[in-house]
Amino acid sequence: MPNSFSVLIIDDEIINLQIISDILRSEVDIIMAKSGEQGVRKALELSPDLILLDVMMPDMDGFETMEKLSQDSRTCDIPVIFITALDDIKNEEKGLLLGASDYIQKPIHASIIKARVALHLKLINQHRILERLSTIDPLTSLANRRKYEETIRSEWKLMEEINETLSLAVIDIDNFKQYNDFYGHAAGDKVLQKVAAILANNFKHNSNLVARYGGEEFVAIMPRTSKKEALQRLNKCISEVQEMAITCKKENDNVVTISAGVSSIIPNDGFKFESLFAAADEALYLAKYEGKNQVKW
Ligand code: GH3
Ligand code: MG
Ligand code: MG
Ligand code: MG
Repeated sequence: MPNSFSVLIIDDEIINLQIISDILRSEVDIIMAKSGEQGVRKALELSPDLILLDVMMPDMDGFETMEKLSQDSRTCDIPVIFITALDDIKNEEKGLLLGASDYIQKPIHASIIKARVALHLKLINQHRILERLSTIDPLTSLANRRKYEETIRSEWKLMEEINETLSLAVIDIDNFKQYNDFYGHAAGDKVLQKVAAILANNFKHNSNLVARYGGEEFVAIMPRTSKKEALQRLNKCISEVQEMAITCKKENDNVVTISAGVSSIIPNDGFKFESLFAAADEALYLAKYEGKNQVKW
């Protein structure tokens, strides 16, 4: 079984909680809840990797608990396995239709629980590997363009709903072709990694996302951020890149620098999120035109 997974067991009978946790304890971290309400609360607080859910419980039963979990974006992706004494097909069907990953019947057999949980944790692990491969840029470890596209859409929608400013920066390394031509592609790759590390450090807070858009171009999504704040952030990145003092040409003491363009908007029906990118890209063009190593808006 993959290590360091946590499993939330929800069952109204203490004895069942004990039996199941004894079976799994050596393989995973166990969280226990003795009612549907408590289970939902712990799922929200502790984000377990997998949930084992009893069906027959007083107050909120397993099916209602499952519905609650699937209604919240923070818990809807956690796989749920029903473990229940109900053995008719209708109930099994109902559980699976509600989105359960599996349905195990009581009485509890240690080897069956172990094997099924191991199988699901393996699937979760593979899913995470695939997700990582499809959203991370391998050279810089930043988010990739796919992840950017996904995030800008969802943040645009969210900021429109809550009427908040969304800022976007497009960032580009200055004279990078020259650097590559002079020092070679491998050295160029190292510069990309160093610039990426500075950006990652400056956009690690809140719901910011910095991504490698392609080549030597990056984007930073800054929800709930005014243009003024965004410009301050970009100015800090620009200074930090310059302060790394990576020599750019042998003949004089030029160093690697970056330029950026920023645009900000409270999203609304009249605009598309693509227009935010276009405006930031235009501002970047202006920054280049006016001598590079600066941010424009
Ligand atoms: P400007 O200041 O106007 O941005 O000029 P520039 O030379 O940076 O821009 P240009 O678009 O002409 O060249 C971008 C260069 O970035 C070309 C390419 O060699 C380099 N580049 C793009 N992707 C990579 C990469 O993954 N690794 C390396 N080493 N270089 C890359
Ligand atoms: Mg029960
Ligand atoms: Mg460039
Ligand atoms: Mg470029």
